[in-house]
Formats: sequence, C-alpha cells, structure tokens
Amino acid sequence: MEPSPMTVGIIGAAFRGGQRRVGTDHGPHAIRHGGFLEAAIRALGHEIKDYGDLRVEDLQNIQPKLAKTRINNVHIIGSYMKEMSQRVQQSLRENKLTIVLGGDHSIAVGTVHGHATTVVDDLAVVYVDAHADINTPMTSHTGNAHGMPVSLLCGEFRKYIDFQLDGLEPLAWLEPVISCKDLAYIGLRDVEPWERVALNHLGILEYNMQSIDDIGVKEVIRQALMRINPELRSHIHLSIDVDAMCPEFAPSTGLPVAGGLTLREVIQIAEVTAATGRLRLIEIVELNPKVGSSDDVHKTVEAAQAIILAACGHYRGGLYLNSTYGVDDY
Ligand code: 6HN
Ligand code: MN
Ligand code: MN
Ligand code: MN
Repeated sequence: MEPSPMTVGIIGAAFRGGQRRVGTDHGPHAIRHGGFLEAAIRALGHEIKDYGDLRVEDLQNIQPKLAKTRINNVHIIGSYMKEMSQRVQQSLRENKLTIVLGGDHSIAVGTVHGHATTVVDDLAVVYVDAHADINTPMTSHTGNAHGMPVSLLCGEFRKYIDFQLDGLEPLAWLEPVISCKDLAYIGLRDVEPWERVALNHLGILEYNMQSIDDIGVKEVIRQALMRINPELRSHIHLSIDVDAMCPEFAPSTGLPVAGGLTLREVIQIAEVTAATGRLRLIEIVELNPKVGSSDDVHKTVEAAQAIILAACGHYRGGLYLNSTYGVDDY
C-alpha cells in the first residue's frame, strides 16, 4: 500500500542557540543521513524539494549581543526565527507537507509563526514533548529559549512579556500567532511548578504520560485532534521533541527524561495525524548527535527517520524502508 504521492519540502534548522549544549545544530545533517532520508521519502512515491539547512552563519544583519536580556542569544534568535518563518512559509506554499529537521525546540518560534501566518483558519498544534516549554522570559530559570516557545507564540501570554524591559527587542517582530486553545500536549512528564500553574490556569489540553497509560496513545491522539480540530478544517502542525520518547529509544538528546513514549507510540501519533489529510508540517527537534555513543546517535536518528516516514504515509505492513545500517557519517 503506497500513500498518495505529494510534494514534500525539507528544511534543515541547524540551530542550537535555544539551549547551552553544542550539537543540536548537527541534527539536520544526522537525520538526513547522507541522503537516506530523501531516498526513503522518494521510495514512498513523493517528490522532494530540499530547501537546505539554515545556519546562523547564513544570516544577514545579526544584531549585536544584548548586555541585559532574559533570553540567552536573543540577538541571534531574533533574526534566525524570522528567516525560519519565511522559509517555512515558502515551503508550505510550494508543497503539501513540510518537514523541518531541528535544531533545538526554540525553532518552533519560527516554524509555528511561519505556519500560522499562511493559514486562514486557526492552526492546530500538537506538541509532543516531555516538557511543556511554556516558561516566559520572566519565569525561566535557565534563560534558554527552547523552554519558552509556547509562551512566545500564544496570545494569552502577551501581557506577561515586556519586550523592552526583558531585553527582547530582536524578537519585537514576533506577533503571537496562536492561542492556547489551539494546542494539545502529548507526553508531558517534566513540568516546572510555574508551568503547572500556567497549564491549569489556561486550561490547556494536555495528555501527560499518566493519561497515556490510562487510555492509550491511540485514544489520546484521537481525542486531541477532536478537541483542537473538531471538523478537521484546520491545518495541523506536529512538533515532536525526541525527548518525548523514553531515553532507550532516543538517548541522544540534551534533557532525557525516563518513563516516556515508545517509538511505536510516536509513530502511531504521526500515522494517525497524517491520516487526517490535514498534517502540513512535522518538525523533529532536540536530537543531538554529540550526546552519547555512536550507537545512541544511530538509535535516535533511526527513530527520527521512522517518525518522519510515518508522517509521509509509510505503511508499516508494507515496504521495509530501514537500510540505515552501514552509513556512518555523523
Ligand atoms: N525542551 N523547563 C526547562 C527550561 O529550561 O525552561 C527545560 C526546557 C526543555 C526544553 O526540551 O525543548
Ligand atoms: Mn521541547
Ligand atoms: Mn523536551
Ligand atoms: Mn547509519
């Protein structure tokens, strides 16, 4: 059984400025895996348009570093996310499905902004993560932007973010493009106290690991989509942080948390979402090929690829696409 052919855009988000470790900027290279990913997507019958990797060095007019800011590297993040948003908009215009290879999770600021800008209806965002990434610049203990994309993107938080006082001028262009009601979390199990308050107070839809254990992942994704996209009119943005998975499936990541989703559960999330016909963008973030052994990296890359292929309509009862063994070029 082959999926119906479509054009697929691929964007590499070679970025690490949203956290402190080196390596997530090598994520796109690792997941591309020397052309394997594209070959496997083509084997499904799709056509690919590759927009290359966006690297910080490619940016024009990065502003000077700010002396006082509540977001580390905000001078870089401001221009990177603006450019990422534009690349995403272009790919969404030109292709049925866009795949973004991260990069740390701060890239969601650019990808969700780009995606939401192109749609007429509300965008439905499915956020698969161990973490809620909903700190505001004011509540964050780390100053790391990968812990803040949700608050930066949701209108409900605007009154709590002071772009001038918090030294966020490079992000002044960023309009809040989604609402908390357009968002569903899957896989949460490491939520900070303040984040807990925000989730409860705003009534954000959330399927943490406990609800997944209670009702199962198939029911979770069905309910999530029904709640945020009842008539399946909206486009779906599927944001997958590899740390949503148990470290045994995705060890090469900066903040692994025990007790997560299995690879098969995330594959099912991607399959069910793709089957709606409304999935327009999938991003895989926080894969860090500099974390762990080469076996760890391999496992994590294979997991990322399997999830992407599921989003491309790969049918697990058919064609076996895994031939990554033997290519080692991280
Ligand atoms: N991620 N809550 C922590 C912080 O720094 O705000 C961790 C965020 C993790 C972000 O996994 O994408
Ligand atoms: Mn995340
Ligand atoms: Mn995470
Ligand atoms: Mn390999």
